[in-house]
Amino acid sequence: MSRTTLSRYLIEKQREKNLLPADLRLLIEVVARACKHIAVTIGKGGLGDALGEAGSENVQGEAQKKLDVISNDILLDANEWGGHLAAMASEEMDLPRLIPNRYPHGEYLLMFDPLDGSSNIDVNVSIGTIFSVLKCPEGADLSSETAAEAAFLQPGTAQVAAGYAIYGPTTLLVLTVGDGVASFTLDREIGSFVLTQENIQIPEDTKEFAINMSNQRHWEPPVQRYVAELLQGKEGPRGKDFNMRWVASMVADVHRILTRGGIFMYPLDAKTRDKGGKLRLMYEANPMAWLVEQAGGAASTGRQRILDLQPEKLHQRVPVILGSRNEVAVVVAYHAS
Ligand code: P6P
Repeated sequence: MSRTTLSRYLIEKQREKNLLPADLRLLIEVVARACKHIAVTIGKGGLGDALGEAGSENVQGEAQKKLDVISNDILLDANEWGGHLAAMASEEMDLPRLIPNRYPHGEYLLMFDPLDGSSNIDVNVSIGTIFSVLKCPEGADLSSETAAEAAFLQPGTAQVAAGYAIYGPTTLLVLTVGDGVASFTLDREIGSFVLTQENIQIPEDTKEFAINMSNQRHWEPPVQRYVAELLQGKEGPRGKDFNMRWVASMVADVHRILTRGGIFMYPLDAKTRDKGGKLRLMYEANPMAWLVEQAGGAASTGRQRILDLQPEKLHQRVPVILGSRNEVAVVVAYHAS
């Protein structure tokens, strides 16, 4: 049976549904190739010299791992010369990166978290790259990196492509261009991403929840109530027992939910309230929210649909409650009552 590579999938999407202008197809293929490069670098582990702290901090004030910086550089170097981008933005960089004048400029904006789950890098737990693509608005001011931030401040509904690579027992690329969610497995022998699942659907109900329970005393009442009911199991109001998972790599937790259902929560809490939440809107919450919705799930802050949020800052944070739609609906209802 002839296998469908990522390139063939993208070309067929273009032919059938005209969803993929040539430059967007090129962008996705370049990002996928960069993710292969990141996978190889991570796979070396202690055999390379890429583990441990970089000795620097990112814009979030978080200590950077060497692999955070290396992954960011891989994505920047791969994307700057192709002529498909107007600018890029990354969790690891305070300001957007403009395309150097020596290269042609394109109409797309690429945002990424180059290596999400950094706390897991040195302990060999699955981590990933998350990316989101927007069109650059006509007439956007790209005269400086500072001025360029405004071009990125579009709601998640404006995304034209989004996805993640997960570096685990296998390396997978999970992608949507607005026509469902497909998953590609990296064939390490020939170096191609091969289509292994398409039209991924999240079960509407679940018995599995993901949250960092150590924050329990800081949660708002609706989340306190929701989780307490899950923990009461079949003797409680939910009438069934639940299971808990928390990888502390959003990519791994979301991938599990796309694969077998579940609800992922990083809600607003007393610790993160002044920052607006823990996870970043532009390159974590928005791409994951679109993937989840494209797979029949839901993604909310608890009070509103994540994809509808009008961003005000490139690195703004947001509460995230996403996954099986019927469970997200319960949490949203508790916030409303
Ligand atoms: P905590 C990783 O640092 C991350 O941004 C997400 O990938 C993950 O879901 C979350 O933070 C883990 O946060 O507070 O449990 O370490």
